[in-house]
Amino acid sequence: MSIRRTDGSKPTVLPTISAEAQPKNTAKTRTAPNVIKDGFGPAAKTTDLARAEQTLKPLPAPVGRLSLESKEAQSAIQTSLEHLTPATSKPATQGLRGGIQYPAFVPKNVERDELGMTHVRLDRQHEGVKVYAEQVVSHLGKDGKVSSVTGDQSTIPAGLGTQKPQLSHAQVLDIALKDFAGKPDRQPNSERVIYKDPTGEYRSAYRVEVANVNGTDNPRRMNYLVDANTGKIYEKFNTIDGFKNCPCATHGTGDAAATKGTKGAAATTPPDVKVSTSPNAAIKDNATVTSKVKVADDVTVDKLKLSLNISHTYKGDLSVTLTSPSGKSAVVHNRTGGSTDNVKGDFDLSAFAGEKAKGEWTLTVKDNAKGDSGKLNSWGLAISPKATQPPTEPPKPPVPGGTADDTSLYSGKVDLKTKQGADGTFTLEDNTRGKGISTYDAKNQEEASGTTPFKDDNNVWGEATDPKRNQAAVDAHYGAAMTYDFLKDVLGRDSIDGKGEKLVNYVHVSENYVNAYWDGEKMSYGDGDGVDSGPLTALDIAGHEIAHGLTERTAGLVYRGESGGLNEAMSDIMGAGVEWYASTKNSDVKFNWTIGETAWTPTNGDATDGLRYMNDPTKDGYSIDNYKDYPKQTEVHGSSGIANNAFYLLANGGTNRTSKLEVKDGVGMDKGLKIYYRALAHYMTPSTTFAQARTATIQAATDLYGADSTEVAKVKESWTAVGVK
Ligand code: ASN
Ligand code: CA
Ligand code: ZN
Repeated sequence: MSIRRTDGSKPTVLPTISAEAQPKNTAKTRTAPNVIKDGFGPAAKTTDLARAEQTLKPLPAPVGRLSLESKEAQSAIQTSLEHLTPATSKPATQGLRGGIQYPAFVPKNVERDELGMTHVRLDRQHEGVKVYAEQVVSHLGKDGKVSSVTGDQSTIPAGLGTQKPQLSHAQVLDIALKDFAGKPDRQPNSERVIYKDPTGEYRSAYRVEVANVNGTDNPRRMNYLVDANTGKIYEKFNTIDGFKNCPCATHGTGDAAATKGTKGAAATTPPDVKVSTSPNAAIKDNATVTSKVKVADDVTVDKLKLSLNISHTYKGDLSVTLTSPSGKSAVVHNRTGGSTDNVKGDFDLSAFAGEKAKGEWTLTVKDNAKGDSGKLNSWGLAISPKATQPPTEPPKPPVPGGTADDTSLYSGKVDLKTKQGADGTFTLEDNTRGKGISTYDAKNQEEASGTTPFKDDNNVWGEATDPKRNQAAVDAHYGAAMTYDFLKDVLGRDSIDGKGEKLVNYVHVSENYVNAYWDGEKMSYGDGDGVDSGPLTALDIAGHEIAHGLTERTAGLVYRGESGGLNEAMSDIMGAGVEWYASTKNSDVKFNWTIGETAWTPTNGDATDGLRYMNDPTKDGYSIDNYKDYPKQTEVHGSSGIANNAFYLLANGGTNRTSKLEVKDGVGMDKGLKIYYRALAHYMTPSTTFAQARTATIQAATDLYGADSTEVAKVKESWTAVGVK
């Protein structure tokens, strides 16, 4: 069983005792049987490296993520552990298992910030078992002393870690796979955890991750929390969900009877979609029979024909209803009397024009009287789709006096960094930023893999004569470059991991796919369907997706519940930050508080509509803008409106629509972004709630601008305005 760190980094067994600790004690520490991977388990021995470094002259402390083995990191970890579990407290009893002492914390990362503070992020461990989603971050001041601690420190009942689970990894994996109902395309992994269930009780559990990601219309990275004894699934969530009003929200997995149309980027009328099924289901007296077919094609219905084949002894008895994936119903036949035996034939149903075809269609046959019987033999749909429009307008004219000579879809003229190969052609490899940025063609494949390059022979990208496929790639490459520069210039961070992590983009993922996502390693961008969206490579969408990587590498906000809403908000906030940053460099980029407006609904004549509105979240008819409505909308893209609006009020000033509370004069984008980023990187943990996000941003603003600053006051006002007290 492979155990993978949730941040995707390689498992490291870390010394939890620094060079300053007494080697005598550590040498005595017994090694546990079945050493738990992922850095969890008993205290490890001091490394030779840490000892060797002790003798080296201290260098000026670097800013950013420190190597965990470095002397600075080890010393900060040791100071933190001593603070958290002083010798007089009882970590030994909590951590003892079979005479082995298990530390209550496992160091995850150490970051030094520009104020000279050091932040040590530690995963909680209980009796040698990882505590799911619970972390503690200790904050060391310039003097090297712990100034504060944030995170989860509630008491966990003794025995939960030491009890042997009744179920094995293999057994819970089976439970998860059964629920997953599909073939994973990555090695599923599971880890033993202590888990706080939705009622607040700690349980012995497993976290199982099962994924099928690459290029499918419904990429899933499912997390399951399963009771280690009973097999009960407490919760499951997908960390790659679609955009909330994406027409592919009703994700079909395809249907054998569906005829798949050929899809292209040009303006075309896709061929008719035909699906059928032969349930041969008995229609009993006064009973209802339902039958479903799936449509895999992401098209909009123009015309729809229903073919019915029902045998029945008494026609006046039956009512027949067809229901679309979105829930729209049309009555096809309703007890029309007479005594004809059967309901056979075709019905043209205009009621479904404009409906999204994709998803599950349901036929409901209801028998309304006694004394007869029948059979739903078969039925089918023939859907003529609406014509799709080409997704984008021609490129904008060049910026006068600009040096940028590459033409993007959404950001006008840009300057791409590329690489020239041995054959003289250029590819989208940027070696000037961190460990690089690469943009590859996913070839509309199910597998976003390989390194198929986009090529250009004169290094002037996006020319009218260039391949159409290269257009969206220009935007993705530019989006990652601007996100990298934004992180560096505005937030002082070297890529998402703070160590220059390479950014990898795949463009043309799947077919007509209205989504983009971070999968834990890379970005995948769909082409859109040309109606709901063009290619999903808008600057703020690229920033949004890459920010999911930033969140995963830092706070690790779990993608469900309140932490999930915060995770989504952080992506929108950083996405807006990228758009804002780029607008200061490129006059063709217009900053606003709408997410994805350049890519969204390219043909509806409204260039201002988008996925979400940070200045007025409820405008989309889905999101909420105030915590008082949280119970009504807990889906992560909908609840993100709470923190999105708080950020807007902080940075810009304004009024929350729901509370009517006004924040006068915002602190501006630069300060707002620095505050939220600092909270994300150093003061939030995987389980952070909205109320804790308020505290985290207040703390961040206090560090940056002082406790009595206007900035701190505005942070408080803005959260109060969105109902977070
Ligand atoms: N585009 C969606 C988002 O970033 C997909 C996902 O990753 N949840 O929110
Ligand atoms: Ca060219
Ligand atoms: Zn997102």
